[in-house]
Amino acid sequence: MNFYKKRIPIVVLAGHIDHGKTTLLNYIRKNFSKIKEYGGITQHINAFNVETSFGKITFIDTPGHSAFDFIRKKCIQFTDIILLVISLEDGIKPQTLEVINCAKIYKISVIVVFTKIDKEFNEIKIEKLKNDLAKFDLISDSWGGENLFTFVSAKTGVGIDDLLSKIILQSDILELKSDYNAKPDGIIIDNMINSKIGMVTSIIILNGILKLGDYFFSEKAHGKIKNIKDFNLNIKEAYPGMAVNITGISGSITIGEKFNVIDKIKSIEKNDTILNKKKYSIFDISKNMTSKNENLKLNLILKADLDGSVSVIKNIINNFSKEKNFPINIIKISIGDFITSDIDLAKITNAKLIGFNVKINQKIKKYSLENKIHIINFNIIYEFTNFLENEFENISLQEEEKNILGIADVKKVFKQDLIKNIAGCLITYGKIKDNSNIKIFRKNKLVFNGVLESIKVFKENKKEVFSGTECGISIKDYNSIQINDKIKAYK
Ligand SMILES: Nc1nc2c(ncn2[C@@H]2O[C@H](COP(=O)(O)OP(=O)(O)OP(=O)(O)O)[C@@H](O)[C@H]2O)c(=O)[nH]1
Ligand SMILES: [Mg+2]
Repeated sequence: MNFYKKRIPIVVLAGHIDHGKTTLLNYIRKNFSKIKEYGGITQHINAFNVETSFGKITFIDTPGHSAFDFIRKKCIQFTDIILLVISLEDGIKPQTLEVINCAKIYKISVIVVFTKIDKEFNEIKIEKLKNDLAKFDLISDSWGGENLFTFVSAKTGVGIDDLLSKIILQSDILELKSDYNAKPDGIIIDNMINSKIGMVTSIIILNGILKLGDYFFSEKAHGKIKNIKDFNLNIKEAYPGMAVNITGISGSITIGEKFNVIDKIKSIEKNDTILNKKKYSIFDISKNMTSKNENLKLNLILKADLDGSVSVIKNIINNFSKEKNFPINIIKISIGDFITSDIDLAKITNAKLIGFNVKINQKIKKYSLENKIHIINFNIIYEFTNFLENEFENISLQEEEKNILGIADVKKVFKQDLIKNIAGCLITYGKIKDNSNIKIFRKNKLVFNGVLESIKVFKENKKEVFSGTECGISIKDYNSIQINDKIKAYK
């Protein structure tokens, strides 16, 4: 028999980077330890049950960095209320707009939260912001609209009680109800591997009461629930709307994936073959991307702290690879710390080993040194993006060097006429041909990419000039050549 009853609201904090989402949540959770973050930026989804003086609320903190748009969108979809956090200092920014857009697509109600009011409180600016938000159909209730607007400071606490009461008011309006008698179901938020207790899965319950020993089942993960934790506290049951961490599950997940509690372990076993096949599958994002040169590609083996990080990293690699037409092969990507077989695999496949927020123990350090495999470990997502940029640049440069026909060092600069400059050069490597594609480097930095116009030896035009010869070079559409520049000509 169905038994529908009011449930705890699921509220997501979303908005542009650094607008104050985590600080606000830390203030609301003031009795708990603060959320620790590398580089002061949020890099995964965090969910907390909070007992406020107005009632229970489940809060989800999301990253504001643009690299996390994929998981932000997945996360917003299953929430009841979005707290659109906008810093009064900065106003509306790209990720603010992204969240507004997301709210519209998934029809989620929005409470606008202006933060950092201790720093700046300017009535004219606020009126302008309200006007701008109205253009996106976010209209303050004080203007007769449907959206609640609040003003808070996470430093002084001003406005936070008002915000909490408005969340409860909004959830009453939404009449949030769940079936408490149903077989539990809900949403998976993330997975991490704890070296002592195995996989820890964060979930939010939507229906039913989740109990120890329940059989958990999702598309790629399953198991019997061994442990339920509300933050650090062991509990035996979890209710609709609550965010909890469970253990006993194995497999991998995607953020926002649904789970169900099922009757018997038998039905899990039936699906076991499918589950096992999906685990650790080797895939290749750039399968369809043909590289003329086999060397112009990057092989990677990646380990990350969370399944959420895995999807963000895959997304970054996919976009980077497409944008630069640069094939990147993901030999393996999974959560957890490095194991010796990762190093063996790197050796066989000539791959780079990349860790994101994982630990590298002494045994692995030693084994990687013995095998001359360097492990690169990142804590902040933009360090990984920089790594890809650098790899791309290095590999492209190496490729380019192979195609060099000749190099000329600029020794003097002459005036051919009133306008055109001629570079008096010595060919130091190979040969340089008339009409060659050239690049000009100044202190190893590329300053011009173009075509050689003419090459002369003693005022006589030449088709090609060889190493050891002095010559005069003029470059098409370039007149800023300087002494000590290097002109590289390509095949
Ligand atoms: N003065 C003042 N500073 C604030 C307030 N809220 C946040 N800050 C500061 O703003 C900076 C960013 O705050 P976070 O809470 O990390 O911002 P965030 O939105 O969680 O950032 P991401 O998760 O990386 O998107 C920190 O230096 C905070 O101390 C506030 O109400 N007043
Ligand atoms: Mg944050």
